[in-house]
Amino acid sequence: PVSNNEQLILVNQVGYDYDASKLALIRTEAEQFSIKNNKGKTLFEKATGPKQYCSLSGDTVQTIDFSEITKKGEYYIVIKDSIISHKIVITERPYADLAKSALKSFYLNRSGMEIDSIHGGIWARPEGHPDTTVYFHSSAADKNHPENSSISSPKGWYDAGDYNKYIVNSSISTYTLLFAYNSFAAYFDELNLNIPESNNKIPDVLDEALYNLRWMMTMQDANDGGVYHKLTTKNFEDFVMPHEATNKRYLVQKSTSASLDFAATMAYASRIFADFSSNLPGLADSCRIQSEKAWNWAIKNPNVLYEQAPDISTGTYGDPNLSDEWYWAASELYLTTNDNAYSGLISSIQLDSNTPSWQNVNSLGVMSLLSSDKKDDYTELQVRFLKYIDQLIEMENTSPYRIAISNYDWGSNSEFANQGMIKLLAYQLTKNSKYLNSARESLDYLLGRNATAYCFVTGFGFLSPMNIHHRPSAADSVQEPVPGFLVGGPNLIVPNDCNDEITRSPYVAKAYADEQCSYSTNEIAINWNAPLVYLTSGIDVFGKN
Ligand code: 9MR
Repeated sequence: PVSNNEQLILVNQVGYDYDASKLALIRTEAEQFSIKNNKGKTLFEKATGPKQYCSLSGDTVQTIDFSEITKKGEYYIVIKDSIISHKIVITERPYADLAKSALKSFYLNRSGMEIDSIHGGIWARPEGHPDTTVYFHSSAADKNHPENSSISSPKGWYDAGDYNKYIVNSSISTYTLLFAYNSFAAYFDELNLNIPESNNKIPDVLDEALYNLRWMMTMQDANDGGVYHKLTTKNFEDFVMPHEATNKRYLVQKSTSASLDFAATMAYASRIFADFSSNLPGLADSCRIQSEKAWNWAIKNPNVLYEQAPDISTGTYGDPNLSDEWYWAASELYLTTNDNAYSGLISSIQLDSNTPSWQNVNSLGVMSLLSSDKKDDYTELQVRFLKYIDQLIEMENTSPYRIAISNYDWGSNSEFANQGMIKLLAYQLTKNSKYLNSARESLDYLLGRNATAYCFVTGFGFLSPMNIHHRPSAADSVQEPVPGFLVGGPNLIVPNDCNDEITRSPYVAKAYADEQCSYSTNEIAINWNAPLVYLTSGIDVFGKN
C-alpha cells in the first residue's frame, strides 16, 4: 500500500501533534517542497534543508519542516510536482491509541492464562504454559531442590517471540512500566485497557506489571535469596500456539545479575505498591523483603555469571560486567529503605551516563534517584544526566537522519525508545521544551521517519511489519500480527538469519527484513515495548497540556 515514490518522503506515519514541531525527511534531491491539503489545494511552498549524505544508509537526505501547519487535517508533501507523500495526519493526541496498544501487547503476551475474546478480540487464544510444574535443571539443583524436582512458577509475560521467561529482561521491562506509572500517574489512573483486572481498584498499568511481578516472586530460592536466571525449555519451541508448546520447562542456575536486577525491581515495586496497601495488603512488604534477600545473596555471591549449560540453547542475557547492576540495585534499595549503607555504595560506583538497556541498567538507578524526593542530594548526577542527553540532541542536529546512534545493535529500535524515555524525563526535570521536541523525534524515527520507511509498531502506519518473529502471530489463523509490538529493527549482527533466501541491505540503517525468519531484526520483546509505552504515553500526556 505504499509506492516507491511515497518512500522517498519519510514521515511519522501515525501522525503529528497539531501544535508541535513537524519534520519529515526526503531522500530525493529538491530545493523546494510544497504542502497540499486533502482538497488538492497547495497551501505553501518552502525551501528544503541542506543535502546531507548518510553513510549508514547510503542515502542523501534533506529535512522538511512543515511546523507552520497547526490546523488539524490531512495533508500531503509534494516534491517536484510529481512526487507525493502518503497522507499525513495532523491532529490532537495522535498517539493515544498507540500508547494504549503498546501497553495492551503485554497482556496479549501473558503466559499461563487464556486470552479470551472479550479482552483479546481476534487474538484470543487458549491458555499456554501454566508453569505449575517447572523442573530444577542440574545447574539449579542443590540439596533442597534435587535435579528434576519441581516447583510452581506461573504467570509472567513471554519474553519476546519465544515462550521463555528471563529474570534479567523481565526486571528492566517491569521497572519501566512501573516508572511510567510513577511519571504519569494521573494519566494511567484514567486509562482503561480492557484487561481482566480493569474493574479492580488498581490502575491497569500496575495490574499488568503485577502479573509479571507475581511470576518474578516465584523465581527466588526462599532458602538463600538467590534468584534463578530464567525459566526455559531446553531449546526454543517451534512456531506453534502457546498451548501446543508443551516441552518440559526448567529453572536454571542462580546468577548475580538476575539477583541484583530482581532486587532493584522488587525494591521499586515496594515503593509503588505502598500506595495501594488497602487493596494489596502485604505486597509492598513482601517486595521489600524479597529484594533485601536477593541483595544479601548477591553480597555473598558477587560474581556468579550466567553460564549456559551445554544442553540449553535459549536466550542467555549474559553480562560479564555487573557494576551497573550493583548501582541500580543499591539505588532502589536506598530509596526504599533509607539505609545509608546503600547510598555510600551508589557514590562509590562511578559510571558514565548511558541509554538504558538490559545490559546497562545504571541509568535506571539514575532515573529513580532523579525523580525521587532525594533528588536535591543528586544535583551533580542530574547535571551529568542532562549533559549526556544534550550530547544526543547535538548529534541529532547534525546527523542527516536526525538520529543519535553510533552502533546499530540487536534491538536498535529500543535504543530510540529508551532515548525517548530519558529525554522525556529530562523534560520533566527541566521543563525545557527542547527535550520534549527531541523525544518526539525519537518517536518520529520509530513510526516511519527512518531509512527503512517502516513504521516499526505492528498494527500502526501504512508500511508496518506483518511477519514478525513471534510464535503466536505466526501460528494463529489471524493475518494481522498481534498489535502494539515494536520490532527489534535494523542491524547487521546476524545478516544471514533467514539463510540465503532473503538478503538484507548491506547498509546497516536499512538492514531490516519484515520476515518471520529474521529473528535478529523482526522479533518483538518486552524490554523494547516498555520504553515505547513510556514514550508514547508521555508524549500523549504532554500533548494534552
Ligand atoms: O535483546 C537481546 C540482544 O541484546 C542479544 O544480542 C540477543 C542475542 O543474545 O538476544 C536478545 O534477546 C533475545 C533473548 O535472548 C531471547 N528472547 C528473545 C530476545 C529478543 O531477540
